[in-house]
Amino acid sequence: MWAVCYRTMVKVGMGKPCYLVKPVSATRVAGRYLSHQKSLPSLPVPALQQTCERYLAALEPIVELDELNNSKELVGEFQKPGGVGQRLQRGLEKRASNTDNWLSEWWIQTAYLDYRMPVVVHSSPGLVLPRMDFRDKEGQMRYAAKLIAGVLDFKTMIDNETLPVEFLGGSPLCMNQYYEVLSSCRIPGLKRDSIVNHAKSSRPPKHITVVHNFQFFRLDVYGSDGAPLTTDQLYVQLKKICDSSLPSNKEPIGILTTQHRDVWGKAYANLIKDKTNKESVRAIQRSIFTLCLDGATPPVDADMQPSCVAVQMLHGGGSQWNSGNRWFDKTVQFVIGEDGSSGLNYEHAPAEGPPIVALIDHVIEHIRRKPEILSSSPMGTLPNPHKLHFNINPEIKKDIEEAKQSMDLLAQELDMRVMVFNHFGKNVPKAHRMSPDAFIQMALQLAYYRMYQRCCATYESASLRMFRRGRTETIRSASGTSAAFVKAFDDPSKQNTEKVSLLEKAVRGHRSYTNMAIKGEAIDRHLLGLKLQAVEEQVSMPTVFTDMSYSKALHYQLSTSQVPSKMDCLMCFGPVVADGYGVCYNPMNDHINFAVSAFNSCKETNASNLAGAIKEALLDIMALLEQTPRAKL
Ligand code: COA
Ligand code: HC5
Repeated sequence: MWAVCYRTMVKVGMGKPCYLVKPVSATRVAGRYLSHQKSLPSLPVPALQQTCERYLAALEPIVELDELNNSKELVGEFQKPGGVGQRLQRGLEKRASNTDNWLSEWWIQTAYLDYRMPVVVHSSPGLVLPRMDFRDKEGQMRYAAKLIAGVLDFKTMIDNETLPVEFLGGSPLCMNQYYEVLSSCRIPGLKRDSIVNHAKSSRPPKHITVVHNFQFFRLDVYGSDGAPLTTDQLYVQLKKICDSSLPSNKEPIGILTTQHRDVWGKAYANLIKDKTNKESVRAIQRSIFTLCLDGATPPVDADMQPSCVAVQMLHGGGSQWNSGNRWFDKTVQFVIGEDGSSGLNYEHAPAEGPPIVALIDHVIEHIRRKPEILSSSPMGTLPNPHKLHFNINPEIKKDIEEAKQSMDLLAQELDMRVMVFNHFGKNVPKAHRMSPDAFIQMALQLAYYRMYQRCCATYESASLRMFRRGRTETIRSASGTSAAFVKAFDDPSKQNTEKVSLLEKAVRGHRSYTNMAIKGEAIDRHLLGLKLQAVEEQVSMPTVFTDMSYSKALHYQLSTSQVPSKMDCLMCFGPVVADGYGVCYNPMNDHINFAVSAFNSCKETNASNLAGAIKEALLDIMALLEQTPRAKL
């Protein structure tokens, strides 16, 4: 078997981490995974002039005319021969020729590890699985055992490097992220965080962490023969854990991980001064993943039940519910309630959603494929799960109290609305020969425009995984063509045929921006690269980056992402600005799952209202298409 341990993360210079390919034994170098990785192209650096032109076009629908004119001047200065833009471009091209991916380390650092807001709501997404039919503790434990077995089955494919390579638009994708999600953890720092990945250590971990009633356990999930425990064995072990962790007035130590990162970084340094605490924390960090066996959730009306489950996956409902039943730094935490609900929360720095979703699709298939066999044969004795102890001194107690308070404020702040749009799915746009994703994005643009009578900077995630170690690029969904479409839609002076033709243009425009983004030819990561290159070269910050238009362009009042899955899952995340929305959607063939989030303290936003407006927009666009005869292509 090829070992997965193929590289080490090292820090170079002033905390600028980079991955170095470590000379390892010959058996490792020849791995099938590595040869696939090597065959992938490197992320290109787009041409400076192309990015400048596209940037100005992207500003048009979202800034005032005088701001646009000013930006045109600044951009002209920036890109002219001998201008600072050209110098930075050369620097960036040099960086690209010397690294595996000129962007990926910068991206992990700036988008995640240097970002100091709590990972909860502000960075870590949630995922909800289809509801299962168990309704009690017994069912919870049995389902948990099956879920663990399913994850271990997936892990075997990672360990053996037998994961099928994924494709997007006919191109093979980088598979690196699959090797980053298990046995890894984020570590809080005083000013910046880091990530550890124990899958690559010489003795990779064989245990998971289970948390129940705020109490943590280390559970070995491989037997002495090295084989994964069976579902029956896992169930027995989980029962031992539940029986030995009845509700108590123990401190919910996990709540510390919900804090602002600087605050948690300081508390962490203090927490691990104690040897027992350090060992317990290390066991969590080293574990393959965390399993949260949750307690009750707040009572809500039936129509809010799906939103309540999404909230459990996103933040756990607050300190009096399940927020302390987590370790939010852990890359993957599976969450199982007592009422048939389940899902996960994941720390975003090591990977994007799709590898996590592929894992979940596999787990659900595994659970469905393998009906429960309750063996009556003796199973042999297994070592007891190991309880992880924490010594709580007054200072740690104070940190926990503060974390509870800020988590509860954050829980009150989050406005989450889940909507299953069940009138149609990908089928309708496909029948109208339109890209379903572009169609949904145009409905989002229309919904927002109807609520606010203006367009806003809109982010949609595009995958850069066609390139080695690629992460994401931004699709700017608010464009000249989308603005023309939304402005015309409710205008009674416009004919339906004109509206349809504007929709078609906008959809085609969106699809072509998407193609540009996934090929590494869009503008946002390039502009970020030029900006970070200026920091690197210590040149004074070019005015294009201090310009009002640039801040407006990055103030994403709509932050959106399509995350498809084979199973009927729902994914969710928080807004990225105080007066904005997070919209995650999963288009199935005949329906679309949406999770819309906003912040309650912003009087202008309301998740239910936007969800309602999205539904109206989708229905109205479909009605328009059905009422309007279209010219044959
Ligand atoms: N007529 C008919 N069918 C069409 C069509 C048209 N004009 N255009 C597209 N389709 C079909 C496609 O062939 C595809 O078919 P499939 O369902 O059989 O696969 C389907 O419609 C979906 O295509 P489309 O809606 O255009 O979107 P996409 O699947 O290409 O996805 C992105 C677009 C941007 C979401 C994708 O490129 C991407 O980058 N995904 C990753 C996003 C990500 O990483 N998110 C998480 C970040 S953590
Ligand atoms: C389980 C689904 C997770 C989706 C998370 C996602 O889309 O994250 C985006 C990542 C990126 O780099 O585009 C960020 N976003 C949530 C702010 C859209």
